[in-house]
Amino acid sequence: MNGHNIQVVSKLTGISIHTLRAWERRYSVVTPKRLANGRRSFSKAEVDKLKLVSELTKLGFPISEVAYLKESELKNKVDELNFDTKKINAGTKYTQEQMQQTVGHLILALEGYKLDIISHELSKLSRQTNARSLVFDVLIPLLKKISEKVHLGELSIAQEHAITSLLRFHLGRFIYQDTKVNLNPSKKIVFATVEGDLHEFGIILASILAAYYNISFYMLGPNLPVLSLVEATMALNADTVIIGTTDFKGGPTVQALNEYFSTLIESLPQEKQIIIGGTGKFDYNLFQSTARMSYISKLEELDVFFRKASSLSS
Ligand code: B12
Repeated sequence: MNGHNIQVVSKLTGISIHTLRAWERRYSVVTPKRLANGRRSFSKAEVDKLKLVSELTKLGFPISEVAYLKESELKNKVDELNFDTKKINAGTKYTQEQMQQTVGHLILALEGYKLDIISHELSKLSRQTNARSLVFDVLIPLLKKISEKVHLGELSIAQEHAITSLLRFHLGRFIYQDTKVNLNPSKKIVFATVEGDLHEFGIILASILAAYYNISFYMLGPNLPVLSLVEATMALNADTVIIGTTDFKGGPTVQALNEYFSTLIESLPQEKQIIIGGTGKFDYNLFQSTARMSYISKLEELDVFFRKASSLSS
């Protein structure tokens, strides 16, 4: 069969012609044949690969991370991420569109310092959406929007701190009161961020996901010295430690994180699993041979990990 030209491939995959050229040039995602007139001719296998790559980039994976994967690896990743949406959305009374609108309303309310409206809306959201939709459809987009606006100077430091406090309050209540208490005790997680890092939303959102999958957890909060983390893990008899990290100027250095994780590995018994999340920079090679330590940078990947570990996956 003849190959497809770039216009047809753009239509079939939903990827713009400009992006198709850039992906070929920079990442060799595909290397279509050239016809005598110099035009590209894409094979069916190349179109299939592009569809998978496009799907993964829409799910938040950077192109640099997926471009070099084989088609079978891409397919596995997509299959892992695309699961029963009915099950996933159960308990959510908002449509996707309504959740998007709500994020917009929350931002408008914040711009107008209408903190009581924000509080009311967050409280309603935490009752009327399931934990997973709350994380992926509301909180991540909301926090992203807030970050952008703070960066552009469209929200003040006071507004940023106000929404941070409201979110902490409502999410804390959501984690400790509203989620079911019959969590599965076969897996017990402790969440913390490393010493020196106050950015705790990553682990808060991660713990909401754990609750969604009925996994037991304890939230130890941000800025935890390593030996306190060891002590708490032992006292709570947790089997997994999940640590949030953030890369910021003046934050924990590569060396400080290396030391933190090395101490954790030395101090915790062999059977305890250690998962590091977020953007903190450390020397991953140092820990590569440590099978019980893994790096899961994104909440989407943690979601897959929890799903596999929980009863919902069966
Ligand atoms: C809220 C916030 C704060 C709050 C934190 C409140 C709290 N209780 O958490 C406060 C006001 C305390 C704060 C303080 C500071 N902050 Co601040 N903060 C932010 C802000 C606006 C949002 C961060 C956030 O919570 N995002 C929501 C989370 C869910 O998203 P995320 O961080 O992007 O994480 C994603 C992934 O990394 C991953 N992830 C994250 N954690 C985890 C954990 C696990 C287990 C997993 C699997 C995944 C995962 O999932 C997330 C979603 O995809 C960002 C802006 C930004 N652009 O990020 C700045 C930002 C991170 N802060 C910044 C700075 C500089 C600081 C301060 C140094 C400011 C200062 N001068 O005091 C201090 C440092 C304090 C400290 N020692 O930690 C900078 C860092 C820039 C840099 N690279 O140097 C940013 C980027 C703002 C900016 N553009 O300047 N901050």
